[in-house]
Amino acid sequence: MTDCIFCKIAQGIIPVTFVHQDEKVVAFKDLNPQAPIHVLVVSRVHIPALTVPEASDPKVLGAIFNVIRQLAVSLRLEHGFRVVANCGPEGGQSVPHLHFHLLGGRQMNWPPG
Ligand code: DGP
Repeated sequence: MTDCIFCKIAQGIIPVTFVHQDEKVVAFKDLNPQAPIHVLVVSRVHIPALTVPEASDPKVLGAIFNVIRQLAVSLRLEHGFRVVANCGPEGGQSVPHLHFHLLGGRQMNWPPG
């Protein structure tokens, strides 16, 4: 999608620090980190949110969660981490392209804000 920030990042048009790239998924450091490690794990295909039917594609979700699992190891998050998907306006989603936040490197609290 031409106007989507994350599509532009996945295509290399907007520069970011990638920590993973494959044919289905890219992962890069969040611009506004909320933890010592804060990575966004993003589908290459443009899916606006978890709420749309395309987001149930097991190939896409499986690829994303496999990358999350790999990153948890490579980023040495063996003591724990948090995976967050903000969804829709009340969920705090600001970029309408399917993505998961991988946060770690500090104690996480509950409830979240
Ligand atoms: P969310 O609010 O859940 O939709 O998360 C969107 C995240 O995307 C937010 O934490 C900030 C991040 N972000 C937005 N624009 C850019 C960008 O141009 N570069 C990077 N690295 N992150 C971005």
